[in-house]
Amino acid sequence: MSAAKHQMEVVKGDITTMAVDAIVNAANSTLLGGGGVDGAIHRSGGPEILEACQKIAARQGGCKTGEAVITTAGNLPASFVIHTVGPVWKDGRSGEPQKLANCYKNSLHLAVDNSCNTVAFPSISTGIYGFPKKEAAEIAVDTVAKFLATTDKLDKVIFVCFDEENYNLIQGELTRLPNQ
Ligand code: AR6
Repeated sequence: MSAAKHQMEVVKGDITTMAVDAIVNAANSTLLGGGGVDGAIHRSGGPEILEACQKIAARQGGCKTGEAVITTAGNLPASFVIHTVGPVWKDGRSGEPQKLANCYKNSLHLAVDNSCNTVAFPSISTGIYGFPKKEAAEIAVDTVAKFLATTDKLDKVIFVCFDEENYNLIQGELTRLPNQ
């Protein structure tokens, strides 16, 4: 089994319950909260996360699509929240795939820079932002696998899927990865 395949897993559930070093939030460019997984993380994590986001927003004016920032995880079992901004799906020819790949890549860079060994991702952009789920799953698994092949600083990346469709799609992508 290749190192990358062995280091990835998919679970169905709520990312706010994950006791990992960092969970990733599908945020928006204001960093000031919203619905979906963003709303769930701020609700469960408490006001400390929003306060940290506000400080970052004041300092650098939010976060651009494809980029990522890191904060405390407040009351959550995780140690950090990495907030990344996925692309809003338009027509697929407006750089959406590359921007989504950048979300995974930049989040993992930030995780490694902050000595995180275990990271959990939601299915970025596949909710309110409308990215087609099959293509998003391909990009998610492909980008994480490529990143894992370049570092020995990460133990595990967990894809946490809220819905059955994303769970099955990610599982399909993981199964298709070569064993060597
Ligand atoms: N745990 C794991 N996954 C979840 C959870 C949860 N608790 N809740 C929802 N999901 P979305 P986006 C899944 O809409 O498409 C916010 O308002 C959900 O089923 O949360 O990137 C932000 O502020 C879907 O598969 O994020 C932005 O404005 C996935 O998470 C905007 O939404 C992503 O759905 C970002 O839209």
